[in-house]
Amino acid sequence: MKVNKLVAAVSMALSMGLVSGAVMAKEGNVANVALEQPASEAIKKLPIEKAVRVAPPMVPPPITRKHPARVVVEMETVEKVMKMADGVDYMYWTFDSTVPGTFLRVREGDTVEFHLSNHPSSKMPHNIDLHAVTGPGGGAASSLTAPGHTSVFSFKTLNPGLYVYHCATSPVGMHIANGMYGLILVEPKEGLPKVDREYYVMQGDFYTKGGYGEPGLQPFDMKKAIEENADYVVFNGSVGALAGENALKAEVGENVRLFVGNGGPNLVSSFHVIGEIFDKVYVEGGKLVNEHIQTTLVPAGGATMVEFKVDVPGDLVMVDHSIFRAFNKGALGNIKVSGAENKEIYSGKQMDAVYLPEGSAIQSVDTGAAPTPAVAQNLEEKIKFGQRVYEANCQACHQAGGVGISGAFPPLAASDYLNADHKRAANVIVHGLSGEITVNGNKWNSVMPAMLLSDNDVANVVTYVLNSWGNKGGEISPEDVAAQRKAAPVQAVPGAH
Ligand code: HEC
Ligand SMILES: [Cu+2]
Repeated sequence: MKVNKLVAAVSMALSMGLVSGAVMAKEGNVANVALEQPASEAIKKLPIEKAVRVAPPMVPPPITRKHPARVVVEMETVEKVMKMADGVDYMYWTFDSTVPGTFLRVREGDTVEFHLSNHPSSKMPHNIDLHAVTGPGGGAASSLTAPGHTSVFSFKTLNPGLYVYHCATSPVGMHIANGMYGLILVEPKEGLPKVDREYYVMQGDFYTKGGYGEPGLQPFDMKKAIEENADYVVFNGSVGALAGENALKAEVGENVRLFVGNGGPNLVSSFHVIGEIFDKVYVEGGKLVNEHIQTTLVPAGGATMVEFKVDVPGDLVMVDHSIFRAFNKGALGNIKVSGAENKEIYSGKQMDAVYLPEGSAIQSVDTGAAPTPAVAQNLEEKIKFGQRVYEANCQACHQAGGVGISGAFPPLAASDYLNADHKRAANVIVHGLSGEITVNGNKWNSVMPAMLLSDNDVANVVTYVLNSWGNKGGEISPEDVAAQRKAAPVQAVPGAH
């Protein structure tokens, strides 16, 4: 391995300011960062190491040590507006301010001590589910973190392989759709074969109110996400993230390894590099190696490693070979190969041919009528439907049993604020709420975002909450909700409509 080349790439990334701010700001004595009381005596004996972190498409250098370590990872969830395409912005939810989140590289048998911090400016709680974890939820429950808090948990890397990590806070699909995913490589004890270049490429699908390319700050579209009707399918978070000036680079004769992940949330990737054949594919990121592969499937929530030697110069093009995604939704990236021609392997154009395209027939599809969602017929049904709405949309903040999180999310259980005015609760849900309120004698001054729910769903969830956890009972109708939707917000939410 040309290790110095990798090191040079990493230090280049450093000097370009590509390294995430979180990592830079917290540089310091590793021992100070690690928990003083780890989960066991055995872990206490391990040497402590801080995970090397660089922004995608770079990856940390291969692991050279021959013994297990306690690897301390400090990761930060940040919600921030970034570019989706020229003229199009999007409010991304991220791990370490990049999509995908920074690449984690550890060794089989290591203990990873994971510190997840949720930036104080976040509106949402977040957590992390690493597919490399053996344990409930992949760490999700242990890492649920309110804005302005840090959670710590540890896990042992029992299985080598390339794994996806992602946020698993409900609504899970929404957190993933907003960009909360990345890859963790657990190197086998003996290490991976040496190559000359390694890069990190991760596909994701995005759902926006406006269609592809419609300018402005585009909000997330839940309906399109549920229908799996993506506006954008991209590598590394945005259109062009790996194209043109941002193209990956290699020289003729080099061996290239791509760590390829798919965050989804919905679409399976038919990963292909136009102009190359994968010499090796580590099928689904595991131990099985297949050879001479043209296109490999990367499932949503899955990953693969591909290796190929670049023999001739030119532009290689990475695509999702579900090809409309490549040419019409953004799933295109380049690898620029420089070096000497080899006419024996590839001649270049030897004659001018005529290409006769097939006639393009526009198909029309009979969509039929959309089924109408079930409407609750009585109080009992309302409560039942409302519980589902609560679990999918409210529980992440207000918690199971409506107990809330001290300092972040007020309780809905036995809430005097809620019981005092049922219709105001509907107003809070449709318009959001900010500014100081008092619930059961405690003051809260935070922000609840407006929830994108139908009048029926809001009526059901308020009715469910009113009839749960020591609240005083009661019922509101979809008409009540519609009236609140037209009424002024209880308190203005900055930035809301
Ligand atoms: C992203 C986190 C979040 C989500 C999701 C959320 N809320 Fe809230 N909610 C808050 C915060 C924060 C406040 C307090 C706002 C303030 O301080 O002005 C609040 C306040 C409230 C209140 C008034 C205070 C109280 O304790 O009675 C009600 C009622 C409420 N939420 C209901 C809901 C319901 C029902 C849902 C789901 C449809 C929901 N919330 C989803 C964060 C959230
Ligand atoms: Cu999240």
